[in-house]
Amino acid sequence: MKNRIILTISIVLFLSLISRAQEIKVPLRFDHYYDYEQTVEALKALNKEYPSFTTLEEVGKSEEGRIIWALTINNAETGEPLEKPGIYVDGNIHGNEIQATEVCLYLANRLLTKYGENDNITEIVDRNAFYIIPTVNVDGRYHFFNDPNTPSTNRGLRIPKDDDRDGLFDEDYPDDLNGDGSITQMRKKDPLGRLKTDPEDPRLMIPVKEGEKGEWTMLGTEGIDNDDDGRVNEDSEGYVDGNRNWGSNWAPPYVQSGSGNYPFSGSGIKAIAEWMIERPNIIMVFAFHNNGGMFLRGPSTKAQERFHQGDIAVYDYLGKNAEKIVPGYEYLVSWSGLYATYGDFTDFTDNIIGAYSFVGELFQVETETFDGTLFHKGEEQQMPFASSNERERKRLEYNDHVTQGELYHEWKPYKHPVYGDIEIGGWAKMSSRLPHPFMLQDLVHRNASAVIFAAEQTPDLDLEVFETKKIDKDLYRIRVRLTNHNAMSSILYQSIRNNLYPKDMLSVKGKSIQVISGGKLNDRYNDIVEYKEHKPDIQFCQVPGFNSVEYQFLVSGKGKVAISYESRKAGSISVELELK
Ligand SMILES: [Ca+2]
Ligand SMILES: [Ca+2]
Ligand SMILES: [Ca+2]
Ligand SMILES: [Ca+2]
Ligand SMILES: [Zn+2]
Repeated sequence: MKNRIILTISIVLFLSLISRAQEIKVPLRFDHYYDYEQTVEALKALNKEYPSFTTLEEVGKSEEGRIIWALTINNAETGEPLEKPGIYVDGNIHGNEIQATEVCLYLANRLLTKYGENDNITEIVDRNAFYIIPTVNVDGRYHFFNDPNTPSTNRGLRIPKDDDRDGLFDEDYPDDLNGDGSITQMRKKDPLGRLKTDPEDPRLMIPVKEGEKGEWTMLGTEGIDNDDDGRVNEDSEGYVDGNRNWGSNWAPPYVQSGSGNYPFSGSGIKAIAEWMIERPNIIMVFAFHNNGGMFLRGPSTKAQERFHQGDIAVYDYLGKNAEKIVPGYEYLVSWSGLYATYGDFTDFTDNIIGAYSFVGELFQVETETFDGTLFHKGEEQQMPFASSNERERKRLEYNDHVTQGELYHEWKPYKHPVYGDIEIGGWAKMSSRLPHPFMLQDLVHRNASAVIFAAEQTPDLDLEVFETKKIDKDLYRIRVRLTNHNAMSSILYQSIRNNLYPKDMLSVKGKSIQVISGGKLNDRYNDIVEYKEHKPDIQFCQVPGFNSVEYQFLVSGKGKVAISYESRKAGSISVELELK
């Protein structure tokens, strides 16, 4: 009997050890959120399961020394990453916008687990390199999970700042006075207050009419005066906003709040910039955030030069499809559809990396209203962050009847050192901008599908010699066609305009030949060629999406000729022919 008990105990211990070790398994699960440590574990699990397809590397460290990880997905059998179009996907640059990390993890998990089983996914994994940084603001993610928060705190980088200029840095955060893990609101019974109880839901308040007796005063965010300066919650973390700190169209804090003392002052921001610059093949960027249900393209300010129609056509193609993949989301231009910002990540990737760039604003609160009627955006919801009591009531009913009260902390009495008898209550940390875990799977799948759709549209080129004509003794006319089967251009018009790097190169070479003339063939029937005067053996070109370009060369000599095309974004191709 005793032996049996010992055996049972050891089995239980053994099983609990196993279950701890196996907590995060591939395929990853998306019925919960991964905290910072679990995110790292999940990446390691994917890397361990698919060692030949993945590289997991440290991009850099945050202000608090946490590692920012990047997972590269590439099939080495089809080429090195730099030889393929690069798709860069990141999330959670704002520390509270946590489901952005889950979209990245889901994408990685989907690509790896469906490779070889699903033809579409096999094709895009073979043809592209994927660069995935699930969490940019690693400190923000850590503190969002581990500290009490509102749904919108812990956004910034952990660069201390003295917000109230009292000589102390970050000395007065909000406080979780009632210990429920969330930072909510404080209200006090007050006959002189300007609010009264909403008759339709006593958790809400409405303004009193003129002459009417008041009932409540709102006292702001849950907290006390931690440094006895007479102000409550006046100096919490940061505030440098990681998404205003990039060195393209950056503006100082008096123009753009949160931009930091200088561009790239965030250590992780700088590290990611350098990491991306080492990967000039990146042609598509998705940066995931969490509010409003939008796919935003640049530019971020009106003053910036307008995008070229050729690039806009690609954005429209991807953006309008993304709208259909994620119902309710809108494809918009950043500055006009939302608001103008300086020093944005996607300004950097538009202008310095030369990539089509989308911000994906995951989640719209309308999908979590009780009867769904507010899901259809009416006039009052033109402002994405607008709030109304009607919507709040629907959200509360959703909280009550769909999540059994998990999203909202009911008002409860509390004795405050300064305000006396008050009540504390409101939306929980894991509400408002985050889908309840039961809806997470749908959100991550649809948004990862928008990335997958874009990955299907990276430039895919053919090089074909469609004519070799002997026109004299040892003189040949060679005509070459470059065809792009997909929507994205081989180099963005914006990159050409910014003179970011040389255009793609088409070259004709051979030991015993000489290229006499060469140029772009604008009309093959009438023989209209834009000749390039110097070095005709190298042509600079661009192959727009769903399009082809033709070149013509006059070559003297005999023997082998190598015609090759090299592109930073679209890989390289070469063909050989023999002149005889
Ligand atoms: Ca201070
Ligand atoms: Ca609390
Ligand atoms: Ca204070
Ligand atoms: Ca202070
Ligand atoms: Zn954001």
